[in-house]
Amino acid sequence: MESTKQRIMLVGKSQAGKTTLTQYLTNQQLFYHKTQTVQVVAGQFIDTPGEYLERRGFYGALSVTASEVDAIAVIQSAIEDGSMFAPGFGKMFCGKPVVGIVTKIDLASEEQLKRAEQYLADAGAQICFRVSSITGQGMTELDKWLQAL
Ligand SMILES: Nc1nc2c(ncn2[C@@H]2O[C@H](COP(=O)(O)OP(=O)(O)O)[C@@H](O)[C@H]2O)c(=O)[nH]1
Ligand SMILES: [Mg+2]
Repeated sequence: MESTKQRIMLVGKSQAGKTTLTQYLTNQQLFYHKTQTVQVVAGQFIDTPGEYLERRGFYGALSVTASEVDAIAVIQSAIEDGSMFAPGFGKMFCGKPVVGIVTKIDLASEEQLKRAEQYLADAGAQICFRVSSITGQGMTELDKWLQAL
């Protein structure tokens, strides 16, 4: 059966916190497993391996996967120095909404949070949320936005 939920693809570097975030948002127990392939979580979240962003050869796969979703979430860890997102990265998704999500805010300084947000804005995020999958900070706001999509 088709899900009526809007589908969101998560893109970000390995270790950015994508899988943990999908576990949090779908009320699953958090546990670590490496994402080897595209995974549909609860019919709503499309979790992608970090390699899809890290290796240009996978941009075709990202683009194809994106054609099946309603929005793209670009995920940046607040404690990561630098970013894998090229400026304008979001343009490859043909005008679909791009939401920025800064993860691991429980570990970051305000300066790091601002820098992470700037990376995501440069990548083409139209709106940005700050979250922690450990403390749950910021999740209400993000969830609200996702529900309204
Ligand atoms: N402190 C903290 N750790 C996190 C958070 N989100 C994820 N992690 C940890 O970061 C590591 C990578 O997370 P994972 O979700 O597998 O990243 P992925 O490769 O993007 O799917 C794991 O050890 C998680 O427990 C967070 O919000 N805060
Ligand atoms: Mg993963």
